[in-house]
This record gives sequence, structure tokens and C-alpha cells, in this order.
Amino acid sequence: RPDEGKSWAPPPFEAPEVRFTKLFINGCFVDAVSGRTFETRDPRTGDVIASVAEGDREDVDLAVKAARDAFDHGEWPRMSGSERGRIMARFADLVERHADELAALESLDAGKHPAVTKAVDVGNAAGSLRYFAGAADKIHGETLRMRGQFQGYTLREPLGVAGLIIPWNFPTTMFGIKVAPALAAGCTMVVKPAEQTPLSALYLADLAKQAGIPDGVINVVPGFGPTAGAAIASHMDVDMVSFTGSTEVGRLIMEAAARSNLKPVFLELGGKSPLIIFDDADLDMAVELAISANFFNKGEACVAASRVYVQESIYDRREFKKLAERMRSWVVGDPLNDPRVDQGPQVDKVQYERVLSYIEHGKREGATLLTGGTPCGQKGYYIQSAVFTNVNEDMVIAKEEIFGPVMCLMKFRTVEEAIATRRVVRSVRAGLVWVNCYFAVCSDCPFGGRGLSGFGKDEGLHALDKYLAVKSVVTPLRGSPW
Ligand code: TXE
Repeated sequence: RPDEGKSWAPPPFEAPEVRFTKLFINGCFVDAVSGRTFETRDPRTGDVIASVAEGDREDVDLAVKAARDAFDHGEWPRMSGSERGRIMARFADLVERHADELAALESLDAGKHPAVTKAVDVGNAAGSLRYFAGAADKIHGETLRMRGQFQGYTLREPLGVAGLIIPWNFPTTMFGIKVAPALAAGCTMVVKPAEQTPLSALYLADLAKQAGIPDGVINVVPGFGPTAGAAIASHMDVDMVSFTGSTEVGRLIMEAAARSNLKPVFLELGGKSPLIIFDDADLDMAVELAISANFFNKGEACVAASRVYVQESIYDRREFKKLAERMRSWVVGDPLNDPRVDQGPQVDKVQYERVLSYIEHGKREGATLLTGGTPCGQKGYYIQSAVFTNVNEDMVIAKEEIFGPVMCLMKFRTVEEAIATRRVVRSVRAGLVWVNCYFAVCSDCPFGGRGLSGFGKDEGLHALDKYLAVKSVVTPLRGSPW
């Protein structure tokens, strides 16, 4: 719910101390080999929060070497699943114990509402660690009834060194949903947080160490995509990559994997999700869902419902005009200091300008701006949430991911017109369908798209499979000539 965070916000906000700004390799915080740093900024003002060590290819090499050693010779892949689970549960406890500090840090770095960050980001990370802690001792193979003189079984073994490249929109969540199944499987890993939001991953690395995760198992290398990220994707000693980010970079990662060691790649990419509102819907609920599905986390969500299809018979109804009225009480502002605020600033200047240029494009294409769509505030990256009507399928704003607070309302007449076939849930080609709800995510529910939105699931037991290799073992039956 969009306004859930409001009542929880405890202003005035106290900026947390930034304790970790270096690379985390083999259990230690270290400078980059080059000695270079980059600045991470507060999206509310554009001011620098901290200078962070800038990892590049040589740092990735060191991190991969630490992860390789920990995998080939260390205890993590060799200890029992229940012991791994016990340590992971301790990690989850620590994440929960430090929820306020972690949420404050994340909110500062990403411009997010602290109450939402605490409930959603920190909650999801701890939830994933706990869920996969429980799965760690339930990784079994199968017994094979082979024909003839043989019998066989399968082993499900940790894949090796995982490369985990994560984005800036839900940094703590992303860390949790990728690291947790990799840990449960017995993998070791190199995590590259996004350059916009490197702080929470470093904080989490320290908690992992406190929890007893051995050195070298989790390494964190902040840095830029074309350097540190690309070095992970093309590394000969990284055994798999799980990536969340843009479709464009997803392609680059697959290419790099193909050209290097053919490592498996799993991609959770951008989207352009539809929300379909039929004429028998509870319209008050539909309006609230459309708002939260578009403007939650300032629209910076790969599952944002940026295409809202409304059945023609209710498109112009008075109830639906409630949307415009409701938006007039939607508050954009500093989420850290004003408890009335629903929506904070976009993550950085690049995204801010990108979203504004889509809004201009929409106007030029002939869509009608019902509300919002303008920059606001004296400084920082604030945008008044935009609702466009009279949008048609051919417009750029209806086709491309905007990744900001922009809702496009479109009309449809029949179900067939909305989805070009009859049975809605079964016929939508999507990784996830929410019926009469939105943003219903949970550790045991597989999360991930299809087509240009990627493949491979985060969350749910399917996520575990990404980090496991199946090995078939065959032996002759007793008495066979073999
Ligand atoms: O994404 P990038 P950006 C979409 C969204 C957004 C757009 C651009 O539409 O507006 O992408 O955002 C790392 N090799 N999503 O530019 O570049 C990068 O450092 C390896 C959807 O921030 O894909 C960061 O850690 N890694 C999305 C991560 O990839 C590279 C979340 C994501 O950044 C790399 C974010 C390279 N060559 C953006 N280049 C979602 N699915 O939720 C960059 N990276």
C-alpha cells in the first residue's frame, strides 16, 4: 500500500554513519588496486554521501581468486547443509537486528522511504536468508532405475563461483535474493552492487562476516558496469552469473559469457507490465492498485504496471476520475524528513533526466497529461508523478520501460482486445501474474520474467537450481560383466 510507510516514518532523520566504503575481499575491507574511488550521492540534494573504493578488473581478479580458493579448499561447500543453514539463519538475525541502520543507509543512498526500505528491502533480504537457510539441508538428488546392467543416481552440487550483479532500485533485496540461494547451495561469490547504491552491500558483507560466513565466500566489489561488471561477466573462473538490470546490459553479459567460458547466465531484466482493469472490478481498489503499482518506489521497479488497460465502459466513469483527485493528495518530497511524503526523488540525475525526457516524448506523441509530469523541489531529483491518458500502443511511452513515476492509461473493449485471447491468466506470456493485488512478493514465490524480461527465477526453490549443477553417477549392477 502506497501510504503504509507514512505512519511509520520517525522524523527528523538522522543520517547514519557510513562505516564501510572499501572493497570487501577475502573477509577484509581493502582499497582498490588502482587506489581510485567514486562518489555516491544523496538523491534528495545531489550532495556526496561518501567516496567508495572503485573496483576494476584487477580487483575482480582478486575477488574471484578469493572466492575460488574458498570454493576449492574452504569449508563452506563442504560443511553439512544444516550447518550452512544455521549460519545463514544467524546472518538473517543480524540483518533484522540492524534493520534500522541498514534501512537508513539504503534510504539515504537510493532516495527511498525509510519505512518502506525497512519493511520491504530489509524484510525481503532477511526473509530470503531464512527461507534458503531452511532449504540448505534439503538439496537431494534422485535414484535412477537405469536399463540393463547399470544403476545410477544424481548429485546436486554447488556450481562454484557465482557472479552476482545487482541494480540500484532494491539494493538490499537484490543482495538477499541472489546471495541467499547461492549460499544455501554451497557456492562462493563475487557481488557487484550498482554504482549508484554501493553502501548497503558493504554493510551486509560485514554482517555476513559477523554471522560466521567464512572469508572468501562473499566478496563485494563496488564499481562501474563496463569495468567491474564486465570483468565478472567475462571472467574465466566465474562459473555462473545472475544479473538484474537493463535488457541492454543483459545482452552484453550473455555475449561476454559466450565468448569466455560459456558460463550459464540468468537474467532478470526490465519490463513493461500491464495492469488490466475489467468493468466488474471494485474501482476504489483498482485506483489504489494502479497508483501503488506505478508509483511505489518512485516507479523504479521492473514490475511497475506502466501500462494500465481500462475497459472502455468504465474508462470515463466518474469513479475512475478519482484517480486524478487521488493524485492531488499524493505527496512528492523528502522521504527522510517529512512523514506525509509518498514518493521520494529518483535515484540519480541520469534517471531523473531520462524519465523527464520520456514525459516530454509522451506529450509530443499526443498523449494527454492528466496530472503531474513536472520536476519539483529546489534541488534533488524529484518528479511529480505523471498520469497520461489517450495513450495508444504505438507510442514510445507505451512500449519502452520508463522506470519512473509515469502511468499510461489505455482503453480496451473486450478481453480479446486486451490480450488477444480468452483465458487471461493462462494466456498472458509473463513470468508472474497478480490477480486483484500487486507487488505480492515473498521468498517462496518464484520471481522473474519471460522474453525480453529475462529468464531464471529469483526466490522460491527454483532459484536454488541456478546455483546447483546436476551430476549423474552410474555404476554397474553386481554380477554384471563390467
Ligand atoms: O541499468 P544497468 P541502469 C532498467 C531501467 C533503467 C535502465 C537503465 O529501465 O532505466 O535499466 O538503468 C551493471 N557488464 N533497469 O543503466 O546499466 C551496473 O553497474 C556488467 C531495470 O542503471 O543495466 C549495475 O550494477 N555489468 C532493472 C547493473 O548492471 C554491467 C534495474 C544494472 O545497471 C554492465 C535497473 C556491463 N557492461 C535498471 N553495465 C530491473 N530489472 O529491476 C552495467 N552493469
